[in-house]
Amino acid sequence: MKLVMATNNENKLREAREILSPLGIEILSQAEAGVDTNPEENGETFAENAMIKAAAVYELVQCPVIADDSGLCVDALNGAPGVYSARYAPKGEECQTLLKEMKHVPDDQRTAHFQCCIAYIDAEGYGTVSASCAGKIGYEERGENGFGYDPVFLYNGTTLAEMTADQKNAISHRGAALRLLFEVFRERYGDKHADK
Ligand code: ITT
Repeated sequence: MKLVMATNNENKLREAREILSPLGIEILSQAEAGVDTNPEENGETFAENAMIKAAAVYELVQCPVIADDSGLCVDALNGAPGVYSARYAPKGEECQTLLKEMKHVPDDQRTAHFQCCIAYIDAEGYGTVSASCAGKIGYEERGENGFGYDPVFLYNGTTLAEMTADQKNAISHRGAALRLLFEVFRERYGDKHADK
């Protein structure tokens, strides 16, 4: 089965491929599908924004489309940056901006979670799957892997940027959502999925 991922984020694409390729699902980027679109994400929820992105690409291609909307929700910041995670700070400065804003937040109040919603649309209809990953915000950036807020997000004392791709995918919000998505497609297509 082939699908297009409606995203301009190379890291999301890479993680989706790492998880779904071994399961027999080939993921094309927007560019590989000949699509160049970046719709305004003006929804109030991850699900609304994921569906906006998936619908914009589905209009232009003839195959199943998925889109991921995700973000970091920090309890001490009342859930911010949340759906605004991509716009919270200039690219590459999100971790330092967050650390600065949380400078005076004590350890027991540094809880946070990543949220991921994946919207899917195909000829049979549309829907969403969601998952989260709970952890804490550290005091410094650690690790070279991953992207975005990974260097400051602690999961059992290790940042997501210190994990290998496989370790992150096994516990991450995106990994969990993608595995739910696979179950949806397996129910829809059953054993036929491999040659669709
Ligand atoms: P597309 O909309 O093109 O898919 P985007 O990066 O703009 O790409 P979002 O609007 O969903 O995507 O914003 C998600 C932001 O949340 C992302 O840019 C990161 O800053 C952060 N984020 C999401 N998942 C993350 C992860 O696994 N690790 C670290 N940061 C993450």
